[in-house]
Amino acid sequence: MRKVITYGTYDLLHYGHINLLQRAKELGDYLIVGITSEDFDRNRGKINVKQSLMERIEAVRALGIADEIIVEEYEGQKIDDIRRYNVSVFTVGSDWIGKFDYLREYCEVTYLDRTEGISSSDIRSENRKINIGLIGDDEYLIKFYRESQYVNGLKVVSLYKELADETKSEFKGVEYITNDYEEMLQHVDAVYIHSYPERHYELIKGALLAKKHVLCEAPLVIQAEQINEIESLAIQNNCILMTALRTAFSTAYMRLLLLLKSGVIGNIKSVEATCTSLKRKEFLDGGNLEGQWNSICEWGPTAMLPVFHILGIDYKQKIISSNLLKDHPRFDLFTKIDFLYTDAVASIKIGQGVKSEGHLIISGTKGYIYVPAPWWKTDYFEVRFENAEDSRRYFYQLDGEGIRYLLVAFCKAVESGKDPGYISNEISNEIVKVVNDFYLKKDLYEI
Ligand code: C2G
Repeated sequence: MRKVITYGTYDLLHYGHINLLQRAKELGDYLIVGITSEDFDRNRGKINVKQSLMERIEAVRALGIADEIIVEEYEGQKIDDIRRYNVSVFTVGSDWIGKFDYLREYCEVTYLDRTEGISSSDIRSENRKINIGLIGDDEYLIKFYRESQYVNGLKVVSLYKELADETKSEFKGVEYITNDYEEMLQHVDAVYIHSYPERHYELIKGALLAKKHVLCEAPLVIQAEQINEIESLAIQNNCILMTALRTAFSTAYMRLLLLLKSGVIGNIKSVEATCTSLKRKEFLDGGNLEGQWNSICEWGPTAMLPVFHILGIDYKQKIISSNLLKDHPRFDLFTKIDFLYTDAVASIKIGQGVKSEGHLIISGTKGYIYVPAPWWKTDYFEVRFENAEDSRRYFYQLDGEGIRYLLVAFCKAVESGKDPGYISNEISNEIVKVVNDFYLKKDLYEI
């Protein structure tokens, strides 16, 4: 029996796929189709896949062309499969020509002409056209704009800021660069806000009243009484209001949370998170602070995320210890916040004017999880035990610091009308509350 094998994502099955499978079948007597797992696709950069693995398997099975369907889960699996199934021919579309010549050592390799004019990413883009406007005042928007190019069906059409000329060149293809927010809102379906936290409330409210979806950096607002108002506005206007903490969308971080829930390190007794980024010029020599994010806003939400994800928001007490600048009392060079829970503690250290080890350590009654710096955009963590030999290491590809995964999640939320819940309202609100208490100097001790 002459066995043929081919692999693919087969998302949103179309006639290009079917042509390939029919011609692959004709190369032998028995066709095996390897459908890629979600992890495998993410790791190889395919982040826009719309259908689940089971949906894609069922769609291919329903064609009745494949004699056997397997799942492709890891790099190099093709060689294992060719041997395991005693395959005579490997085939794939001509868009991969040359990429699998190394398999000639194990079987024949044939590239079949790709069917022109159809692709899953085109279908995804047609299905989902979200025009987004960017609002912000720093180079972060350039990174965000670059990352948006990886997301099918999302288009940055407008920018709201007085761009310096050299910055404008970074935003080629953005049609409306304006400093008129109302004008921007007329051209978009959604906005991404990375402006100063003090301005978030008015910008979010303006967008929601115009029925535009909102993706906004944390803290969403800095006054606790505003958060309920904007959340109600989002519901009344059927809009998505999502907190843009990209850490929550990175695979390593999500898997770490799942491992903890499985009890791998026992009962959790302590969470320690540190985030610092020393920008000496603006702070220590009395530089211009206008437009500079203070530590509690720049790093507080990120550092609080694992604390609230892991221990919840029902802490009994918090102590905020802050080094505030003499002539800028709303500006903290460094802040440490200790949270006391019924049966655990948590501590975050954040600083724009202090440098420290940016790790995340979660301590439990059986072991601990160590995430090296910069933990907030990590692709790696370790589960460690008393006996070092039992320790385990985990790696999950993270492209673009996780921004593209955040954008894919936002687009899916807009499309489905449902926030995926990576960051619950409770956590978003608690972050705002702590930031609000910082400004009110509630539970705060100056150091
Ligand atoms: N294909 C085609 N014509 C198209 C689109 C896709 O012939 N218009 C072929 C691809 O070349 C591939 C198969 O259909 O052989 C599945 O395509 P995708 O689902 O896009 O998956 P892809 O990642 O390209 O699969 O490791 C091999 C890869 O997984 C190949």
